[in-house]
Amino acid sequence: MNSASSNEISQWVQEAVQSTPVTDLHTHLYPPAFGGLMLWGIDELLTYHYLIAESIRAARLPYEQYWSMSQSAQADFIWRTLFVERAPLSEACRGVLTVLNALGLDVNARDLKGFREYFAQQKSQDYLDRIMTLANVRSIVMTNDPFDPAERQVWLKGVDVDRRFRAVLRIDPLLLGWPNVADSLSQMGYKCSASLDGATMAQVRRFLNEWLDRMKAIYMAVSLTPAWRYPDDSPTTRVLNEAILPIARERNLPFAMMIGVRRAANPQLRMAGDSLGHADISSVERICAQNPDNKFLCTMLSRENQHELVVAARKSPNLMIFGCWWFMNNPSIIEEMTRMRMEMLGESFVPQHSDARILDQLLYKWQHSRRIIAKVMNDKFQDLAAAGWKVTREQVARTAAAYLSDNFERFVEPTKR
Ligand code: HDL
Ligand code: ZN
Repeated sequence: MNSASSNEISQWVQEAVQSTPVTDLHTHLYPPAFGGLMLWGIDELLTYHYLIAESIRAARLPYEQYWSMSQSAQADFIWRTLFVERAPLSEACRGVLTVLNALGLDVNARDLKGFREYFAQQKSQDYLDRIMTLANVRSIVMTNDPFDPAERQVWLKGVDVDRRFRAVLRIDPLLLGWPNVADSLSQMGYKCSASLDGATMAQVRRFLNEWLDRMKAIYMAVSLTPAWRYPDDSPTTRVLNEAILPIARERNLPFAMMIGVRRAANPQLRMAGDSLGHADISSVERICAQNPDNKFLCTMLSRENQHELVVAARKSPNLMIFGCWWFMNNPSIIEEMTRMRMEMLGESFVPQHSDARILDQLLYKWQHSRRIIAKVMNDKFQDLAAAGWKVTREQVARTAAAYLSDNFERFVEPTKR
């Protein structure tokens, strides 16, 4: 069998990465059955919290002046500030253009009114089908928060979830919110006291089991601050050790840790006001080592944590690292992270998730990332060929499928004991 030429390899990689359907393992998306929780269209795209921060900064607009505007006026302000008065060079701005372009709209028309007319003609269900097809996303994993009254109401009423969407039980308040979360739990019917005594911990376990069942959740998730340490004598460690990790083991569900966010660093920016910090990688290693029968997903928010996290994954077979999260989701950093991960983990990681909040964002987040994943994969397969290893089209396709869906799907399916 002749060895493939460099061009052939490059073609196989491009073809495989572009044609492989994605399982998007962390998003904030919802199907139409969730009503107003499903966000899509140009005004949502423009008022994405990344662009709120960028436009208020560029225009030095007083916060209250922004927040007092209607969403349509906010979108007009953001469009004018970032796309008309300035070159839309940032990744979040580029993303809006990629979406409009992929939908066949003329971005050079600079015609916000025309864009709005286009989106006004779309029907949510058909539009969802179209976006998932165009983005080649086969499965969307949600972030589902029972502490959010609007979302809790949808679940309690009963909702028929589109089978392409799967739920995740997101439990930040349960880990970070003691003692105040005791009141929220009690109001939901789980009688809890601030003391986290035995009776309370039993109610916490009942809450987890009932919501995991109601949502048919495929993993549990939390975002943790840079200050998170494991183990320590905080309520966080107690809830982890006495409720979350035992239930995750019993159900064979992964526990996802998204580490490094500092919430409300600038509260006047509201959802756009979160920042980041360098977190403690030894806590990640310890929680994986001390709970060998648990499966952990992990992504970190600080660039300085990325190399450490790859090494931690080499030490912890029960740790699957994933994605280029939030402030990491920029081409320069995605490439750096993907290279170090491939060089130290081979195939055993999940390069990307979209974190999309607005449905249309799937188009840009995956188009931009596929391009980078393909670039790095091609370099690595060219290196293999240079070492005399015969690269085949089937192997390239298998590797692309591992990165874009299979690694995650295999990690969440019940491990054969
Ligand atoms: O906590 C999270 O899941 C983060 O992704 C936040 O939702 C953040 O606001 C975000 O949207 N990042 O992309
Ligand atoms: Zn998120």
